[in-house]
Amino acid sequence: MAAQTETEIVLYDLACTKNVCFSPTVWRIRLMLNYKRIPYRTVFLEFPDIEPTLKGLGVVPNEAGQLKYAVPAIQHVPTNKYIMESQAIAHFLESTYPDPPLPLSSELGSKIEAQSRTVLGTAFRTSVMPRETDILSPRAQDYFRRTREAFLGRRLEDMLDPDEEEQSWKAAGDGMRAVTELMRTNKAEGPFILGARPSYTDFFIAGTLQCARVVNEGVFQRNMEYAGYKDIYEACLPYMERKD
Ligand SMILES: N[C@@H](CCC(=O)N[C@@H](CS)C(=O)NCC(=O)O)C(=O)O
Repeated sequence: MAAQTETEIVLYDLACTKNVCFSPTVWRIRLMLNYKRIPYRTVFLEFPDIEPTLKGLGVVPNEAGQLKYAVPAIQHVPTNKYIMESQAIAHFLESTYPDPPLPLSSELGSKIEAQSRTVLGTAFRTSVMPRETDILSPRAQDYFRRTREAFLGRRLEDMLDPDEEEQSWKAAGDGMRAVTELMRTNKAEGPFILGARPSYTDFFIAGTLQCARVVNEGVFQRNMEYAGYKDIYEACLPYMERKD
């Protein structure tokens, strides 16, 4: 646990009209900062401002990735070092602030993350993505619509078809039940995936659910019907109190 109260980390986060963190990827890092009680401050960036801001700060672009510049990004204030990409940030935080420790990977965790991505992928694309514009500023909405519609090849509104949405959640059912059982493997020792203490996979799950919750409570509640997701989300709540 960091003893200092001065800002150690500046967290570059994604802005929304609710003025709280909603990006699932940023949530993983914010959960780490909250769990480890690292003093930090947040800079919220609108979608169209991410690239120019990070470029202006001299952040090294991810030339191999789909996005050259993305949040989360952090500045480690004591060394004035900038890091982008959630995996790289997680490793940096774990090695720089090892107490309390957060296991970043495990065999069970990797399985759960992979299965969760697969089963929730379609349901989230039909339920969360088209509703994201509801919580974006007009400028960010234009950017989001332009980039996502180009990628998906259809209008966001057309994705919000109640029948299609229902169908995608129904199709996710079996997979959700299987992954929720895996999540409860160490139930006897505690509510987290590895038992009594959280690991990065718990933050991956909680961050995804919190994103759904900020975008649309109904979509979030669909996930809470599954005990594994519910247990992890509720166990992570103490580390989600600080949202900005
Ligand atoms: N590979 C990146 C992905 C992060 C990511 O997708 N960030 C989104 C927000 S959730 C973003 O910054 N998007 C910028 C854009 O769409 O231009 C990571 O793991 O950090």
